[in-house]
Amino acid sequence: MKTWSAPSVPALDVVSPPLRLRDEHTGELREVPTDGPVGVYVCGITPYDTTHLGHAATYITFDLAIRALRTAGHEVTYVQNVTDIDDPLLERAERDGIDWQDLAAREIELFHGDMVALRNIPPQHYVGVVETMPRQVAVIQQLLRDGHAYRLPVDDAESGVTGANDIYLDLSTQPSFGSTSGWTREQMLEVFADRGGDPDRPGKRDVLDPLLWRGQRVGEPHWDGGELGPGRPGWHLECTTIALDHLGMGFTLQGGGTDLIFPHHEMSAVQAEALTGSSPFAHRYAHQAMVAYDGEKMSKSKGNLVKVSVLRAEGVDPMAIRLVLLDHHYATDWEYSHDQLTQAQQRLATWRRALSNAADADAQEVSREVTAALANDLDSPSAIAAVDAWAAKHQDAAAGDSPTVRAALDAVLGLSL
Ligand code: 5CA
Ligand code: ZN
Repeated sequence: MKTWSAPSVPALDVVSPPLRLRDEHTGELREVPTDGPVGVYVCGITPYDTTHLGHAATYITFDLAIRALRTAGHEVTYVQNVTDIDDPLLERAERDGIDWQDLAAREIELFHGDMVALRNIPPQHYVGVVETMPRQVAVIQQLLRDGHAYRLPVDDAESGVTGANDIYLDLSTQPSFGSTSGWTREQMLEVFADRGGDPDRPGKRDVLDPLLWRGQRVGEPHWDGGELGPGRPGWHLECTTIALDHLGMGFTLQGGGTDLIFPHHEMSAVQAEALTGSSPFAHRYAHQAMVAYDGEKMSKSKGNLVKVSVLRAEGVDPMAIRLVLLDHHYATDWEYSHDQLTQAQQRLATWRRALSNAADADAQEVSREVTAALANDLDSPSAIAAVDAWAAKHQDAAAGDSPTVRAALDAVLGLSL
């Protein structure tokens, strides 16, 4: 699928220290492994109700990680999917009386416009699930052949078609299940149904077994599954297949929001392990904490959304939106309020004054501070504090422009001022 256009990223004199991220199990800061090829997979949007500030926070966080890895001298292969077929997308299309493909196309377009405005670096491989159907089918066939999956025929009367099967991964063949999230079975059962799981499907060997293939139901889009029967893939498998096809087993970093820790990232990993007989799927995981609004997680299902495109249409500077998001560390939940945008606009005005007046005074120091903050668990709030201190010192200098500081803010923080 066509990706969005890339922002220019200035070259820097400063080399970043190695990127360290907190280990989600121990809290300890650990270097991201960069001895082999560096591959990053970030879970992309389900294209409806995009891009709200929660989505934007997630994609900016991984944009910072990619910039930090590049500034440390690494080439990064960045992969992002689009979940362009899924139950909630179909439900929204039905509700709004619009074709699901038109809805997806419209929202993907909107998302691209927002990513360009926010200056996020595009992935090299931007992959829609719909364009990968033969690969999804082949992967499920292999899991069945290897005895890791089982079929549950769908009742013809219920589905309205003949020969449809739901297919599940048999978790009992995967002793590593649970190790990616570190969650207990009790924690898993608590959220599974709310996060797209189907614990009540009769016939499942384990209520948590993830759906690999949903047999066709009448009126639903479906693809030829060969010996699987007609249907479409399960959500977790889609990301397993796309990540393996473009990065292979043992890639560097898997990203998304904390709402994906379980089941999505746990199941994606365990499926890959079943398929390849090796581990790990990803060496490291990082998750963007949840952005709230009106007292609750910002989410499409609740409708408490602040959309980037709406703010842009109101004339808000996209760099102010980016600065609001950068002012919160990725691992801390936070709630958006409009005064944060006002504050970011004031901050940008101060920074712009200093950039025009400081004539690059202390440029190396501030560039190094910003770069070091980002290498330290993507600590963007500390980077902002360093720029604040620099700007306070130099805004009244009247000595001319500061191209070196401008370049550092652009390359490391994605802020073109
Ligand atoms: N298509 C799947 C991933 S394969 C999906 O979760 N799509 S999404 O459109 O619902 O979310 C896109 C990304 O934004 C995901 O990484 C999700 O974890 C993240 N996200 C969703 N809501 C929030 C929020 N309120 N705060 C922070 N991140 C969020
Ligand atoms: Zn995903």
